[in-house]
Amino acid sequence: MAARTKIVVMALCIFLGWAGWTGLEALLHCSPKAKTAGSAADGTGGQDMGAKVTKTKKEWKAALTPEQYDVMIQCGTEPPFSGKYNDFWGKGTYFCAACGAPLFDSNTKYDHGTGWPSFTSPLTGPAVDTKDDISHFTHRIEVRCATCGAHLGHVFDDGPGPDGKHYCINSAALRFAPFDAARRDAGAATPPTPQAATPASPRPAAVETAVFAAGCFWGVEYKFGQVPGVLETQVGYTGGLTKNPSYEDVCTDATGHAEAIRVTFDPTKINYEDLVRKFFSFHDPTQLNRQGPDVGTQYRSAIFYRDAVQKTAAEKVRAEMEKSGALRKRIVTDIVPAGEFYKAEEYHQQYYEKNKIKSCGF
Ligand code: MHO
Repeated sequence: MAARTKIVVMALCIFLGWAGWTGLEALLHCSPKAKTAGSAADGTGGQDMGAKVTKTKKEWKAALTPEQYDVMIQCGTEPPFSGKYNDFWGKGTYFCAACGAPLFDSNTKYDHGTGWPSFTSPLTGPAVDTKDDISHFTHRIEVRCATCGAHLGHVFDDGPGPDGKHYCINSAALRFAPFDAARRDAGAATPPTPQAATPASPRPAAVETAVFAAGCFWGVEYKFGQVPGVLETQVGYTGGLTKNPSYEDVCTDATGHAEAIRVTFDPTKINYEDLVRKFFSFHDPTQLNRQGPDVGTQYRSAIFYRDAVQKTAAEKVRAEMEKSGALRKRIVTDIVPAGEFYKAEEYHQQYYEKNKIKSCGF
């Protein structure tokens, strides 16, 4: 065989080996992807894992958002810290976003710190089924909705409860309803019973989060921490492209990230609009890509909204400020969708409380 032919044959073997493994992996990982009879989403309308709701892939595609379809039918995973329920502590029931079956009770939800909603147990029923998943060269246990077979996430043995279970679930696979509405929706006389509820959290019934950038995050975090109704603050980096940036990376002004503050607040004590007003009062929103002595895009003024309601409120307050004439120059604050928030190094968190050094404009 000529040397060139040998190279072509070898390349072909490598490609076929890779393609074969990838196909096998997909088949083993996510059966909705496979055209096997009986799968909930395989296009045949068959049942999957004892599922009671069945739809074809086409029907699921029409019924779900692209993100839900990717996670629930294609067995995808949303990026960590990006889902709407990761940092959400409302009291109620989490339902399957595909078929509406009740899955988890908020009393079993806890913060595992990995960036996805975590629960110690599902509702009785059982509400979920589990299945071996050997994709990505590791063995994990996949969690699916017992009613429709949609992919929800995975279960691990590193949870805080008595049986050590940690149900790590994609927000995109869930729909939350507060307890009263949940009972009404389900038409049930009694609420679903959690298998092993953890003690109720001392937090208020529902908390919200907001993300702002207004220059050096030490001072801005301190100021937000003083606002009545603010429950928790964290500093971090957001708005750029670099994954897991360090402070030093962000200081180069090349990551696109801004120094930012994530505020968790009780909306019954302070609403988002008033929090935005506080944000404007904490810095000079007319300074472009700087705040006082700190210069660079990492010190820009920005509001990172989580949803359309926050966007509208932020735009309304910015317009009010412009109109009031209180500021001599044009406001340069960006109002942009929230992306991934990378928590900053521990020594930056609550910097003032730790160091009692007044700097960065406070
Ligand atoms: N002016 C401060 C900025 C620190 S901040 C966390 C300094 O240069 O140390 O970016």
